Amino acid sequence: MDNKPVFVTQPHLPPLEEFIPYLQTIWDNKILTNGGPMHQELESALCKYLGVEYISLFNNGTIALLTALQAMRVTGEVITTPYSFVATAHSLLWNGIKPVFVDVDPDTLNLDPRKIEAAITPQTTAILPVHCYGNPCDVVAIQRIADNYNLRVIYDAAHAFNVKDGGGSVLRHGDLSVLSFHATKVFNTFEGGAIVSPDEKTKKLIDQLKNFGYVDEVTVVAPGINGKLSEINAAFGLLQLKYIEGAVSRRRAIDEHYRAQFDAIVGVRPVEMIEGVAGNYSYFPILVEDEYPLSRDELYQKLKDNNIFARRYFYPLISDFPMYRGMQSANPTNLPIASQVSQKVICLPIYPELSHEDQLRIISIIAAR
Ligand code: T4K
Repeated sequence: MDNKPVFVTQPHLPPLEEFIPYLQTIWDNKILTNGGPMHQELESALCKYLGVEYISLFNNGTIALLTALQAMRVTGEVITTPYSFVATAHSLLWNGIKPVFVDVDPDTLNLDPRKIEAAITPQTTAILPVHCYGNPCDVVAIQRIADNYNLRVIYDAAHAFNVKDGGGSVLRHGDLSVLSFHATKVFNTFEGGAIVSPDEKTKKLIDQLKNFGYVDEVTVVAPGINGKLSEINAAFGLLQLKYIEGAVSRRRAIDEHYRAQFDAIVGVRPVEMIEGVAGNYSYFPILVEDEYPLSRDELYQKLKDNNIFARRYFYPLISDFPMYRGMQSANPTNLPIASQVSQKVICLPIYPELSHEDQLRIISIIAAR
């Protein structure tokens, strides 16, 4: 049997020769960065594709998160999830903000709105939820709480590229939504990210903040940062956008095949996606339950021994990392669901070029128990 390494994800790369004309244009223009023509074009193309009005491109999702918090003048304490990539909470610490961890919902693995209110203090200024694996948060309940307590809501939408709920793009919710276009994401610009704003004024402010706070050649209005996406990254995004529909439908087929097969395997439970949501199939998380004969880590190792490099997203919990674990809200007794799920989860390989043979191999290793 073929035993070449299979990774949790792999970027979708359009044919190299199709990238050459974009490079030629950059060479001809001699504009390499600072909001050049490719950058402008990608912003317009993404607004159209995602069905949002205002988007600001960034050099990565983490700088976009840092900037979103600055733009909303978030301070003090922010309620967030421990069940995410560490960048979510790091963006708070880098802004001198205290993360307050709240447990997740056992079905969606997103911040549980029923537990948010108990964590609000006079210092709380915002909520930073994550649409984990592209499953939308309970945006209605979160907004209700935010309105009652006058809090900002910034969604970490790093996994939610083009996810749509009944009303349209999930990125329209909250005060801002932050995307990641990292190489491992459904849509990538090698490194990259974006902030979706609700209005022109907010987009303008964000565009100033990502360019050191400059508004014109001689005027700086805020202590901004360098968050700009280069022309080469933007060009790659434009090319990738041409292939995105095909890439997502291939992911969907892989997702459906996994789900159909896992129905018959006792002790392995795929995380359900919310009904009525058009997802992006960015991850394929399974939970290894007690009925499965191997522990999660034994299965993870068995896959690894067979050259299948699955990942335990998200283990450890953010709240277990040294810079967070001393915080009161990081205590595992405060986070029972996140703590349990983090011990059970494995994200299986899913990406457009994953071959059917490799997928069958992964399933048979898991089914063999
Ligand atoms: N918020 C959330 C909820 C996030 O998930 C993330 C990022 C962020 C914020 C921050 O956004 P960015 O600042 O990154 O834009 C990866 C990614 O580095 C990270 O972007 C992502 N989340 C996180 C969930 O996963 P690692 O450390 O697991 O990546 P790595 O290098 O181990 O890659 C995983 C697999 O992907 C490799 O085994 C092989 C494959 N791969 C990877 C790269 C980089 C490729 O085939 N080609 C590649 O170029 O963090």
